[in-house]
Amino acid sequence: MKRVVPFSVLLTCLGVGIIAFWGLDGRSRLDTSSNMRTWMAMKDIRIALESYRVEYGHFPGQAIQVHASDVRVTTVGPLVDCLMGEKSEWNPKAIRFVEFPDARGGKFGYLPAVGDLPSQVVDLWGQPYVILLDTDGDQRIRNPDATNSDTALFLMPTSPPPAFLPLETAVYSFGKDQAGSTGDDIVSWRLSYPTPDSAF
Ligand SMILES: [Ca+2]
Ligand SMILES: [Ca+2]
Repeated sequence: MKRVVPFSVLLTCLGVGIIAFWGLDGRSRLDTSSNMRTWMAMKDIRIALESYRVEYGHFPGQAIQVHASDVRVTTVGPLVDCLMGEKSEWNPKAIRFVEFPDARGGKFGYLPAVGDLPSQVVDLWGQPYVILLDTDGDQRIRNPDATNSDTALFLMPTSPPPAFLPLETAVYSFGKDQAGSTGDDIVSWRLSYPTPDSAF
């Protein structure tokens, strides 16, 4: 029989979460807030990519046939325009798969093309997100954590990080240091250790 979690228990959990959040010192709270905003944006990107594939049968820009390897792209140029509904050969139905707020001061949101600079969707630190796509069709992606410079990642219960993620899309932000493969990267998949179903 399916077990239903009482509403009061859910409220208690929510309350504990809020108390835990506000119990953090100012800097930690700021970091947590930044991480949450970044996670939500990355979740929107993943949902948009998956919705696109449901609609068109492949990822944006991907040929119908299976690729020889997976693809790493960033939220720059045609990919962004396509997901935001611009009509093109990538999105002939002009479907809007995602919306982003306009970036403020060059951060966190959509930056329209200017001159030779293409349009972008950028994170809280002004960098585009990185997207990994399972374009070779084996339902897995090479795990960037396996080459991350942060040795703490190798101390997790699932250490060492698995070489592959059992996912078809993954997104990450370079984080506050604006450099990839470092400890402050904000990634879409660590919650999936060790159960892939818990990933968003
Ligand atoms: Ca793959
Ligand atoms: Ca980083």
